[in-house]
Amino acid sequence: MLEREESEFYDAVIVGAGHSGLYMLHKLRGLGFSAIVLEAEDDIGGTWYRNRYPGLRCDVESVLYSYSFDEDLDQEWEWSERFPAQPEILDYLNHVADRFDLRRDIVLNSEITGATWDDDARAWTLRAVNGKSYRGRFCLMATGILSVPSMPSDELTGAFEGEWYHTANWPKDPVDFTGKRVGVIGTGSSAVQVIPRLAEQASHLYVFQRTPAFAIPANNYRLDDDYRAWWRENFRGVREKNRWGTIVGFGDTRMDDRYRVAPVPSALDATPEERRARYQMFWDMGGGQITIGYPDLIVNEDANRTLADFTEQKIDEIVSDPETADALKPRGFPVGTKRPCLEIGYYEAFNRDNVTLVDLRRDPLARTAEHGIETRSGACYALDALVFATGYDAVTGALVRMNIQGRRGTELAAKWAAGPVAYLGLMTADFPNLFMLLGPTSPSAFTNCISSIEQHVDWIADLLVTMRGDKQEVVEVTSDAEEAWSRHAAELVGQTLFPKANSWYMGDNIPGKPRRMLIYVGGMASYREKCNAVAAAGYEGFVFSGPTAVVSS
Ligand code: NA7
Repeated sequence: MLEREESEFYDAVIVGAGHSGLYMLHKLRGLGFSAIVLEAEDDIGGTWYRNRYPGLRCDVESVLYSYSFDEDLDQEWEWSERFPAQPEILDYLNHVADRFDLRRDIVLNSEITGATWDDDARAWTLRAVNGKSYRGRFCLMATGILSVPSMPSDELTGAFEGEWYHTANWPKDPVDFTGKRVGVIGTGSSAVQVIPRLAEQASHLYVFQRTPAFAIPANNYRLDDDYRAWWRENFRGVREKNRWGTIVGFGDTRMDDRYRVAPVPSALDATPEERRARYQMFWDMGGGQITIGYPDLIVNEDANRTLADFTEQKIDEIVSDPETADALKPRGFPVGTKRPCLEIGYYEAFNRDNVTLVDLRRDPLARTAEHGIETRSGACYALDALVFATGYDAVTGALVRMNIQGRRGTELAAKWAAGPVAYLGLMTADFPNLFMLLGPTSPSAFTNCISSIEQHVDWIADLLVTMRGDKQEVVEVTSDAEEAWSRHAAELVGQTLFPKANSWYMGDNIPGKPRRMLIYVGGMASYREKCNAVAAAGYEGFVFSGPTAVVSS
């Protein structure tokens, strides 16, 4: 493990050695900046190291869920499946770390417990859990949007005498559930992935569902030589199109515009037959694209209903027991306003004799007892093991827990008590020289995160190079700029159906978390253009100062 002198001063201190932190380090190094990465875990990989539950895979296609900054890397790494499983993503990240010799500047086992800005020194000091501290001119938070699990309350675990796990905090050694009675709490993406795998092992699996998922077949497949040859020929164009020509920065890579672009602006303009054919095309293709199959699905409730109807029919076709099928139908929120889940054998799992769906909407959870779960009706489900697939404190979770203090001791957690504000999702006022990769109100989870990470890293790096050229040492954003950005982001959200669902996108899943859309809904291409326009206008909304500038209080 890397040991560093605490007296060393870096141009940049980066927190997190996942996709964001690794590329940030590589980029800054290449530009001649000194940088160090501090990582809480005992290895690199970030979210893809920490998360390792059975069945875990990414819902973005592997060839796109990978860096594009180096064409040789793009060409030499061969993905084995359309949607990459967690071990392969982690292998890829380790390959990247080795290939670019990144490990020599990564300090592991260094969870950050505090970060403080010093106006006089124009520097950040970061304190790690092991008592060490690190200083640098810039602080780059590469802490991930899904890195802090939403752990169950003591009420849910306290009395239980069996083993229990959280999907986002899975043991390193595989867990064997063979012959055990297992309960899964939650039916979001993690649950949808883990349930079919647990069903294969458990003697009986009880799925405790509060809100049914909207799950679409992944249609995962192995990538063969033909596919790879196609990728080698087309990767530049595909990547460019995904950067600039799509809302989300991903899609079926081989889908051409005849299918990608909706034939009519509204689902309601299509005949029922046309709609069904289009939904069926996306359903067969697999992947989350179905939710943008017509441009108005996410803004018009009637249009959205047509997709919900299609999904309900599909569930009826797959799930044999009508009562179970009915309970599994997503209701109470427009489809796509909670993250659509990609499934492999999810609905089929409920046709197994050893799987029971417990509908908590009809019979809410009462308590976890010593040997299982009791519902309000008095039903008792005896369990040997419990799996909580209860999600994350997303986007802001890691940032507000880190005790970050900006100018005049301003605490980030206090500043964001009513919800996060951040100009372009990159910086927040009173926190000079602190950048957030995939920060709140940037497109993050509504895009292919790797494309968004590259865009953030490249944009920030350009800014730092400009500052170096201009001999400026401090950059910060104005309150006016961040408020205007927040207003703009909120206005866009107001035009959508997202506020109609209780979701982690809106912060609803964490008790006490303010309700605010955490992600920019304006789309990847438009966000890119806005960031570039800001830079072209001399970094409008940002204020710079040099070594001798006096900062007003
Ligand atoms: P999610 O999508 O936040 O799902 C969490 C699930 O856990 C969801 O079904 C919740 O139901 C359920 N939940 C949470 N707390 C409880 C309690 N106390 N009782 C019953 N059910 C509960 O997290 P995931 O990990 O599945 O996915 C997160 C993202 O990771 C995903 O969107 C992808 O981007 C990758 P609720 O909906 O709140 O009623």
